[in-house]
Amino acid sequence: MTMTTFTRRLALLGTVFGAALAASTGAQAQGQLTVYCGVQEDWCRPMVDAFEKATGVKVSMIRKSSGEIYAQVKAEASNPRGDVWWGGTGDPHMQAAEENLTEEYKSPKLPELNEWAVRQWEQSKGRAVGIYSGALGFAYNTKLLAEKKIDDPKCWADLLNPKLKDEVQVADPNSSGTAYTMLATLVQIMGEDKAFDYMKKLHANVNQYTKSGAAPAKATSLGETTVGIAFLHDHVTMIVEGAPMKAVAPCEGTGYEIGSMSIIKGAKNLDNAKKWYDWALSPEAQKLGAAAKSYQVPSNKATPIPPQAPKLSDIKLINYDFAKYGSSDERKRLLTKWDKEVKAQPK
Ligand code: S7P
Repeated sequence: MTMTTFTRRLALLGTVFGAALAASTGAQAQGQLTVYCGVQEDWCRPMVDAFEKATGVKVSMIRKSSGEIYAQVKAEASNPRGDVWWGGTGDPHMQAAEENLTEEYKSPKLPELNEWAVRQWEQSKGRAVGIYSGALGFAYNTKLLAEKKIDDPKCWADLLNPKLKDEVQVADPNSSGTAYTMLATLVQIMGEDKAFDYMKKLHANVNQYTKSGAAPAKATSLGETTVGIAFLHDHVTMIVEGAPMKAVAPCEGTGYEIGSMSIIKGAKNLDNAKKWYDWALSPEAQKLGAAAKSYQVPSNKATPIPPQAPKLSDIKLINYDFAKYGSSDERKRLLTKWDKEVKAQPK
C-alpha cells in the first residue's frame, strides 16, 4: 500500500468515525425521559416511538394501572425515578397533586383544550391536565348470556341478578382507576350507604377483582366472564375486534373519567418532561390513540374524535365531583372502607 492510499483510507475512517460520534452525541444531547404510562400497552408503545422520532429523546416507559403508578410516585418521592405520568384516570393524579407529588406546569397548549381538560388543570392547581375523557359502563358476552337465559342487563341494579352469581368481573379499586371510578360513581348516584350495600351484594356475583381496569373487558370478549365492568371505550375496543359483546351505559346514569397527565415532582429530566407534556397535548400525538384502538374523547379540540368513541352526549352522565373524589382524604377513606366492608366479605 502506497503512503497516499494509506492516508486516504485513514481520512475516510476518520470521517465515518466522526459522523458516528456526532450522531451519538447528538442523540445524547437530547437526553432521556422516563414515562409512567397509565393506558393500555398498545397505546403506550406508539406514543414512545413517535416522541423519540420527533425529538431524539430516549424514553424508558413503564406501564402500570393508575393506583399502582400513584403508589410508585409516592414511594419514590424522596428520589423520583419517573419524569412524566401520562394517562390513567384523573382521581389519583388529583390526589398526587394535593400531596405535592407533582409539579405545576402551564403548557402553551392549554388554550387548544376542551373546557373539561382545563378544569382538571385548574382544580389540581396546575399540576394535572386532561388528556382524554370516557364514560364507565359494563358489557356482556351475548353468547354466554343467551346460553344462561339471562335477561339483557340494562342498569347497575340488573348486575345483582342471582343468575349472575360468579359471572361479573371488575377490578380492585386500590390498583385500578377504573374500579375507583365505579366506587365513586355509585356513591354519587346512590348515596354512600346504599352504594356500599349494593357493592356488598354485587360481591356475591363477582368472580374476580382484577388488578387492571381493562382486564374485565378482555375477559368478557374471551367468554371468561359473562359481564365485565370497565370504561365503555375499553369494551368498544373488543367489539371492534369482533368479540360477541354488547356495551351498556347503565340506565341509572354513570360516571366518567378525565384521563390525566402530570409531571412528577423533582423530575430529573424536567425539560424533556415539558417537551413530552406539550407534544402529548397536540393533535398529532393524540391521534395515536385511535390508531391504537383506544377510543376515548381526546382533549385537544382539533384532534378528531374517533367515530367508534361512545358518544358522551348520548349517555346519562352524572356530574362527577373530581375535586371531592380525587381528594386525598376521601380517596383513602373510601378505599379503606371498600377493603373492610366489601372485599373482606365471605362469598
Ligand atoms: O384502557 C384505557 C383506560 O381505560 O385505561 C385507563 C385506566 O386507568 C386503566 O387502568 P386501571 O383501571 O387499571 O388503572 C383509563 O384512564 C383509560 O381510559
